[in-house]
Amino acid sequence: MPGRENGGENAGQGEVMTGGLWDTLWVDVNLATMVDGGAPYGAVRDGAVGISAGRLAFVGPRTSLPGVPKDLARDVRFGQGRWISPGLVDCHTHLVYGGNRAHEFEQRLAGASYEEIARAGGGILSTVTATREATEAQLLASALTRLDRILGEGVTTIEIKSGYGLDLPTELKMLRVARQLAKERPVSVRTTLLGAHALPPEFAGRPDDYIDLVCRDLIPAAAGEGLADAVDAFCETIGFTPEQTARVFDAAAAHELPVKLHAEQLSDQGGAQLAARYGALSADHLEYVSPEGVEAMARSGTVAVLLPGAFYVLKETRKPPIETLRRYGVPMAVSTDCNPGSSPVTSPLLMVNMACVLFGMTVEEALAGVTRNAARALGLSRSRGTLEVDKVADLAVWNIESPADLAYAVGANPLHEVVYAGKLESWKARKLGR
Ligand code: DI6
Ligand code: FE
Repeated sequence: MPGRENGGENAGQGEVMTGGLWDTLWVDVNLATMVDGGAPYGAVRDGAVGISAGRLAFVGPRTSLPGVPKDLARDVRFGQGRWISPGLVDCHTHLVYGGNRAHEFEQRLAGASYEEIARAGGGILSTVTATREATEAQLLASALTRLDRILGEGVTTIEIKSGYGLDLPTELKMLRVARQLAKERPVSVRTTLLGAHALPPEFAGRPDDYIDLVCRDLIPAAAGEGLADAVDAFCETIGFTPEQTARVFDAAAAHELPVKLHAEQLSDQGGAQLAARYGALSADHLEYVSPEGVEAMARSGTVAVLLPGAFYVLKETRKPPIETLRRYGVPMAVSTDCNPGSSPVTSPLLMVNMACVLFGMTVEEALAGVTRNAARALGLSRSRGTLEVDKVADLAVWNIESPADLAYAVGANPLHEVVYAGKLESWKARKLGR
């Protein structure tokens, strides 16, 4: 598949890069490398991390270092027993949008359902109106506020979807803002065109005509301008049918863009099987996925992206079938789904907690969900998601005693600092500033 990467293809640990001293060496740290198959969390106690030219040059026990620290790096940092994990990856967000839907939250508390609000013209469509009206500068400013909260919890890579424009100019505007965010902050952004998110009012009663627009105009334009790294759709009774979704996926394939899918969030549409058939990077939500859907995902290597924020906010009772996903060996990711309707969430750590408490994932699974498997859901396993030699040096440094602390303490933010592409970022200053 275009844009796909295979997981687990890295060189051995502990190699010294040629060309002299490393830029930085971290010692007096514990590592949650999140490498699969060894110790829980891929943990290395009393570890060391060497960084050279923005990449990881050494990851392993301090005792395996090929010399004394001061002879190995220009800058030696002592972590005082802190833990280092891969920078977190938030692999499913709708971060860029206009307006505010707090009133819908009140309506739902008073008994209205998400579907009822959507069918009455609220929901996604109310955000579409506000997003069409917003300038690029306004969208950027509001997205930056949310982005800073997410980055303040150790995220170094984020996926951002369009889908609140539903016309050519606004979808491209959203994607441009998403790209701009990567220039404003130390974060890697992967953009996803979600043109088939909802039916815009001007196409009421003509969903197939709108899908024509998505396939003939939106996807070619976004691909042509290099604004989209993937294509997504909402396959649902209040979204698009599997047939319409398949047309979107065909158009994506014609432009060599990998696909993802909002699948079986509110009902079983066979979306997981469809996504698998197209070799999708991920199928997301999955509360109503069938065993056949899970099996298809296992065969295609499609990641299950689980979104406990939407489950919680919509007071869903049907959980994604974690045990079945586990049994079939489907990689599970966890994400905020940050959006103004079903998941106004900017805390990936809270999602880790909820993935454990509400969905029954283990802490190790939930942390793999915001690191290794989230990177895979974005086609980035070769460069991100674990601490392994040659990967990008995106690190989160935590004030914790064990990795389980990241899931356990509700509302705490034990982030100490972040290294982005080898460079130390001062998050404390930013946290004080908000
Ligand atoms: N499912 C979701 O959870 C978001 N989009 C989707 O297809 C919600 C979008 C919204 O309510 O604004
Ligand atoms: Fe979503």
